[in-house]
Amino acid sequence: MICKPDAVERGLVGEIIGRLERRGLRLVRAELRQVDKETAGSHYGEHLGKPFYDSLIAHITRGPVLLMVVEGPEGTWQVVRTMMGATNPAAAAPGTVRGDLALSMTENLIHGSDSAESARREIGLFFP
Ligand code: D4T
Repeated sequence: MICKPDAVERGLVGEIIGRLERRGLRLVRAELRQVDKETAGSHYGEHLGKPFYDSLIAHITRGPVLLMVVEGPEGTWQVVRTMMGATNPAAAAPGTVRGDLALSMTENLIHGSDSAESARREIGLFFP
């Protein structure tokens, strides 16, 4: 998981980690770090060429993010995705991080891996 720069800037990191912990998930690794453009490009490679790509990279690299490895039972990535809410916060359900705390598609506070395979790849990318 990544708490994006807007989450760090708005002081919402504690709130987001608290929700994960109260749910029963465990933080096993965390680091506050400014992501460089190259790493951001690898992370968001699937979106290269899309109209929102440049703003996505600009956002994720504009300030420190909190990179996190979250552990739980099999399928934890799915639990985290459900807790995050829809990509577009305007459509995210109340009770989700984005549905409660965000309004903008770019500034949608968090990233979560969308499969076990993505989680492995992203952990390898950010914690080589
Ligand atoms: P991330 O990857 O940030 O966890 O978001 P999601 O997994 O929920 O959504 P995504 O990969 O489809 O999109 C990645 C990222 O791009 C931004 N975005 C997306 C945007 O600014 N405009 C758009 O039209 C879309 C589809 C928001 C999240």
